[in-house]
Amino acid sequence: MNAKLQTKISRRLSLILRHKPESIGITLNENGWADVQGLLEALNKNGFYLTLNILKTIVAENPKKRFEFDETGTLIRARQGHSVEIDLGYSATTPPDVLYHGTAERFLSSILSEGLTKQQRHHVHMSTDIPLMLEVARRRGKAALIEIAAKEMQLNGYEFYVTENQVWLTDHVPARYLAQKDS
Ligand code: HQG
Repeated sequence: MNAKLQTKISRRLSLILRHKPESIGITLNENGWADVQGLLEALNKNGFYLTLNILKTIVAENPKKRFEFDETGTLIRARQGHSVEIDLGYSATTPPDVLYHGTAERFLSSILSEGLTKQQRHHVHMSTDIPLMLEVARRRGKAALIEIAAKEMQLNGYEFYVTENQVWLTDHVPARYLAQKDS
């Protein structure tokens, strides 16, 4: 499948599985799972033709591994990034010493004074992958890179979660744990 089409489908799936399941008349359960058959039927009804095989390809080949099937293959969900109220069921885990967050330069003064806040999503997103964080940052303008003293935060009682695709999540990073890093 060509990359452009994959991106288009992935965008639509992200919108539905993270933010607006009601836009095609489906619901997510309390852990964010949608019924695969129901999703395909609803997409088709809404003029977005997708087969199970195409869906499987998208899940397997998505560059950021954004989606996952449950072990029975009958349910699908986004691994992170939701704005709808669901519980992903991740358990708190020990982060590496430092994590990184990519942002736009124009947000820096606000971030360095009030810390990293989750905005519309459930969590602040971080990673050990600096190039990836710079790519995320560039979506919003001139890139800036922030280093987070994750282990120190955890020792002070803050909880961290990690998704299957290695995105680190936390509720809020207070400014004292942040430092701007040369990008
Ligand atoms: C910024 C993509 C001002 C924050 C990526 C970010 C990521 C503040 C924006 C995932 C702030 C929120 C998430 C503060 C945070 N003042 N601005 N105090 N605190 N911000 O999209 O991390 O492609 O909700 O820096 O890969 O950019 O969708 O978060 O710029 O992992 O799969 O507020 O989205 O994944 O933006 O991106 P977002 P994000 P997908």
